[in-house]
Amino acid sequence: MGQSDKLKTLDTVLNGLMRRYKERVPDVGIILNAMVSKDIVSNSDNIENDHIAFRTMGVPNLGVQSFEKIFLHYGYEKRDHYYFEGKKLDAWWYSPPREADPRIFVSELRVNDLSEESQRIIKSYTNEVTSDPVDSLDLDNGEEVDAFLHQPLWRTPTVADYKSLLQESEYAAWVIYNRYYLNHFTISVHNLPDGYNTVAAFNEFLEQNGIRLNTSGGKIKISPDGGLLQSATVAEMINAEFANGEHLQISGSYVEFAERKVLPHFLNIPPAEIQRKHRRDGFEAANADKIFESTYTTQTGR
Ligand code: OOG
Ligand code: NI
Repeated sequence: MGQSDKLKTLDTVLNGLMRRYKERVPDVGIILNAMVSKDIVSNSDNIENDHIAFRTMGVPNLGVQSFEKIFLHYGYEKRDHYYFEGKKLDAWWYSPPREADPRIFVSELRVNDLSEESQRIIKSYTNEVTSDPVDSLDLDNGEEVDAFLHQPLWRTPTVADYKSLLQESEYAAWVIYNRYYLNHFTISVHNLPDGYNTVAAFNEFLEQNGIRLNTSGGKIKISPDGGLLQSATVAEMINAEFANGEHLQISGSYVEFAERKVLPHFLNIPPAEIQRKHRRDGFEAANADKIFESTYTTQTGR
């Protein structure tokens, strides 16, 4: 399969992710509709998606080494690694094959760093996966990949196991239920009209529309170099069905906002000629550490 067919397949996969994500996260529709009705964008298809994010379990046959094969196949390139000691996570980001495609941020739980009991619970589910499921996918079939990203990888968890994991790792509890559901998409704000093109201004617009923001470390997370500013909503609660028909309100997905400043050595370029490559790229561990908490009960329970 040639690169142009691969990019069409990538479009199918990305569209499938966004479609289901919009259904699960009502804030997405609220924000997109408010942007259109305020004439911030003429059409919600014109919104630039800075990046999307996924969470994984670091166990054999799963984790980043499995998940990344999907997007490497479509021409994404693996970039920097980040380590989150307190949260027991590793993460990497991937740069896209086309300028308009979202970057991808994939994190992985360091399962072997958890207590014996949490490891036992997680592995009782993930041990059902006895070979790398991505290896048996036809990555050139977009519908097949889309279905894979939304299908159960292991049996439906029990409420008791979910609650036990939540005590030690909110991330673990999130993944045991939500698996590869899109964790967030990210609206790029720097190319929006004046009055909306900074995270500070956009946050005000969001709050006027009743959107609740993550306050961990402050509403605006700023990289030490000042070039990457991010904010995020608090995750929406979903009425989740667990094993034995039990139900529980748990964290689903959220929305993020990013402002990437023009790099110092490109400040002489006329604004109309600024492209993605002229702006601060990549991610920032200290920002990410706080953004993860968008799904944590410390934020959703405020
Ligand atoms: C990812 C949190 C980090 C970013 O842009 O730094 C992040 C997550 O919640 O899984 O999205
Ligand atoms: Ni993000």
